[in-house]
Amino acid sequence: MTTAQKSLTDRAAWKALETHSKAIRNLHLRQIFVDDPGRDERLTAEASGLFLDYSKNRVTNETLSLLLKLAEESGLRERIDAMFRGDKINITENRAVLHVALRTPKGKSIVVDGKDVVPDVHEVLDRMAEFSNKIRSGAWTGHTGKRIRNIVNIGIGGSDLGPVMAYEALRHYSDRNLTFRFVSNVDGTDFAEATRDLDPAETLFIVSSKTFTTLETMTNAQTARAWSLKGLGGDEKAVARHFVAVSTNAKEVTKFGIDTANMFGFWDWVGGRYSMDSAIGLSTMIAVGPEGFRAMLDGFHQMDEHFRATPFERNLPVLMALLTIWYTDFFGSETVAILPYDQYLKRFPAYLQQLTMESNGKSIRLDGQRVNYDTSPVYWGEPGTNGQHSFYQLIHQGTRLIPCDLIGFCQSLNPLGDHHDYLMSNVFAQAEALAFGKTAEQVKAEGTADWLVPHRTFEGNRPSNTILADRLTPQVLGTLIALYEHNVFTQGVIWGIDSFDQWGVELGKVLAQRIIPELKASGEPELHHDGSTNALIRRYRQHKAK
Ligand code: G6Q
Repeated sequence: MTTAQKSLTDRAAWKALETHSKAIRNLHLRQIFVDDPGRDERLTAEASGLFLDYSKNRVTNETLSLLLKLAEESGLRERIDAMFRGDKINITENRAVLHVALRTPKGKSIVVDGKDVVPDVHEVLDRMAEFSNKIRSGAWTGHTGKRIRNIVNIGIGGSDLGPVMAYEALRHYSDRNLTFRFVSNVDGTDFAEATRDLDPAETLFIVSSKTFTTLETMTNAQTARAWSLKGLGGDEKAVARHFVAVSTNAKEVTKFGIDTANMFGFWDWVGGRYSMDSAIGLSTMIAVGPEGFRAMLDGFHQMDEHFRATPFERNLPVLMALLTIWYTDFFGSETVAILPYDQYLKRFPAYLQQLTMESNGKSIRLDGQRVNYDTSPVYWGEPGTNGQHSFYQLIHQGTRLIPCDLIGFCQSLNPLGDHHDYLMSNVFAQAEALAFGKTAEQVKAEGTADWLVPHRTFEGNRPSNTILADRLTPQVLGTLIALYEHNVFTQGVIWGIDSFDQWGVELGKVLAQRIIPELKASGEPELHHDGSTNALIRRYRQHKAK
């Protein structure tokens, strides 16, 4: 048995980390900084415009070298190569995992099942660019000859969160003559509110669904079709001018009535939550233009290359993943807070929730055995400074250890007065307060009454990463997303799980399909669920008609 095949908790580095974690559990960051004055410079790393300061983590040189050893013993190098090579590393679905191919430049090659996929990627990108330019220039008109002014993306999960996040993140670069809306929830309110002020003659729907069978998306797409036709006089031909599809399923797209000439494809080796840089990003490309989209792809690619080729001790995604494993598995930490200090990144934490938790929210290893360690923490967050006036209290003085990623930019895209200095002062102040706190002696020295001292004391020793970039550009956004994609990949490799399936979402879907006819039945249906579910269904049926 090679070390890579050894169960995680049996690896030498894991055992050493267990012993070491006991020794440094009570070591305070104040002391760590005193003992290691050079760490502020040493524990930093830089890649394609992103600067990571990870010095405010509860790690010493020994911790880092053991964590790096754990990465080696877990076979990370081989797994990275296997992913980039197009091996079918998503074993439960027997699929390659090749989102990196989506941003591979023309001329390079990645072969899957004997076929180079890079030319296909660029063929779709070129078609997307042509279509985006037509919408942006007004050359593509609606059924009545009016110019398209509203783009509504219909999709859910991986076919929604990326497009929404990217649109918000890159709004500064977007064509302000166009309105973008995103409909995901099967709750009719989502569609109704997204379209209530739109003119069907000026509205284009992008139906984004890898499978083109997802209940939520298909329901919203049918509603959109009816809304469009009603507003356009009922002529079925209108569909061709107001609907395009992004999918891997040409048959279902045709069945829906969308001409496959207006379909933008992708492939089964692109996972939903890794698809925002595929044709699923069509709304993003229409918003920022093909050049902006290509700049974003370039940012992704730069981080891919950094991840693939940089030694682990300077590799940003690897370092961040190892730190998450350190806190999750050796400190019992249960969450990671994502705190972007940029209003444009307001949907970034929501996007990362899917990327991280759908990928690594697993308890079965690749070999079918249950894990005997914790896997993905809960990722959550809000943009700073808003979070500071709500939940930061718990991070500073609560009983839980919550590692934080603070993300900031040196230049504002909207430089108004002193706003940006005020914003960034908070990034630095929060990381400082979290790490070093305020001792009882310091509080006392300020003349605080004795009884109040414990309440006003900050323990500190709360770890954080600070990620800085010069400016939020399409390229930097791509780099930032790829940073977290590869961070998640590294975590998954070490935990020995399949980060690319999502069987956990299936059961609820199947049960909902069973319940739908029970809710719709005109006569009283026979119910065979548990007592609670039966009673809830009956209550809903009694009250729904009121
Ligand atoms: C992501 C998941 C999931 C998926 C949605 C939408 O990795 O697979 O969130 O993206 O269920 O699926 P469709 O694109 O097939 O509609």
